[in-house]
Amino acid sequence: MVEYFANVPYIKYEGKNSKNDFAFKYYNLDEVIGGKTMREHLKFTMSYWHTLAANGSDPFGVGTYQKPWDNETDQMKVAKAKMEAAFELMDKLGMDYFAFHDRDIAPEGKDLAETNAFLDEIVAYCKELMKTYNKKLLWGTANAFGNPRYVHGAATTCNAYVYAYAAAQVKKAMEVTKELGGENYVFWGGREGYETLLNTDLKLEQDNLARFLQMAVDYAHKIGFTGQFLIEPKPKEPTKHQYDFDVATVLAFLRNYGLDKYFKMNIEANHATLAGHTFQHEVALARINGVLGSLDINQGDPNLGWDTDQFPTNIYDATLLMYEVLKNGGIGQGGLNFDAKVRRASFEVEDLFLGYIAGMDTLAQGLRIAYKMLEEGEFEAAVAERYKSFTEGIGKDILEGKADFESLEKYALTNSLIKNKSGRQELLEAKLNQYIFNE
Ligand code: XLS
Ligand code: CA
Ligand code: CA
Repeated sequence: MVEYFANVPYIKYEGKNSKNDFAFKYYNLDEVIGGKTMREHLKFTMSYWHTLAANGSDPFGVGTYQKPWDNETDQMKVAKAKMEAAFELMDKLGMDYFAFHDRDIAPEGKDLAETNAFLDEIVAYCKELMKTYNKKLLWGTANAFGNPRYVHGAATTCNAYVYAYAAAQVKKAMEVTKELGGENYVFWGGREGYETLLNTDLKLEQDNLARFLQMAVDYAHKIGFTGQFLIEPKPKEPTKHQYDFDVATVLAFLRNYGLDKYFKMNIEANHATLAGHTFQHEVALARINGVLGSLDINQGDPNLGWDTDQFPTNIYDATLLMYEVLKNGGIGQGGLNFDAKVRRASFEVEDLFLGYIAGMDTLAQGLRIAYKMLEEGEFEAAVAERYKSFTEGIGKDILEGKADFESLEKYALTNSLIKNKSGRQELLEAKLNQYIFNE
């Protein structure tokens, strides 16, 4: 097999004083934290689309990335070379998982039958390489947004023929995900949204999306696919109004159509910030509702209003994310997928590794800090103290369902001396800094 990253060594942990760019400073995969290794906690995943398929193009210019696996005209040869490069990269980074869209791994043919045949051939090769390298598929998904046929959407298109095509594509993507032992299947509504209500039947589109998801659930049962189904919220881009805006919107949608028992969420950092939330907010909301499924870890740029998908290097956000994950008891069947790409000007193949190392180190250190925070319990104690009034007297009655408007009025009329206490936000933020600085 060709070595695509010949200049890059196997990346090892060298500790925080290392000056070696091609070494981990914080991610020590076998280090045990709270009874689990870092490797088990973090389930790092390579995103096939950003790492192998993307080329660095933007609306103003063509691709810039060096892609030594992409120098053939035969697209199937390219697909195989790309897959070999993918496994070499995962292996050198010590990453156990990958995730893909159907069209990332195999090209489209002249019709659906040929496209499916291409996919089958590549999936067979993928299975072989998974065995050789001992790698696992975190999730599969269908790219039902890139091809011009999806210009009006896939499961929310105005065109019933396109709807049928999208169903056939998702059916096949589920089959190949099952074939490769995928632990999850993701639905990201790429073009499921709209631009103007002047041409949109909002109710029909949402009903059709629910019907589509129900058909997917039924088919999974039929073929015995036991992976977790995940919906990935995003508020905008490519459409102005994406139906799966954020965790709260998706939850309401699922409950409305009786689909909530079948789906959890795949939450992405950059999508959270585009929706005007923090990543921590979205993850916490999913956690308390029992729908935290998996994570797409990256970061946006606060000065740019679009989905920049950068490698996560912000330790503050990483710490607060891992704090939620630990409070959830881990990420379960999900994982931490780097839905991240290097900048257009970081076009050398080595940059791919440097991006992953930066992200893996940041999350690893975030995990360490968050674990310490939970172990010492200062923040949990502060929260408990803040809500103490609900542990006794009238507060306890409220929580136990023993109060009603009349009893509360009676209480308020006789206890009008209300005293509030400071929320101590600045103190808590300073304490958080202390954890970060000291680790
Ligand atoms: C795009 C999404 C996409 C999903 C998978 O913004 O992040 O990559 O994760 O379709
Ligand atoms: Ca994503
Ligand atoms: Ca994104």
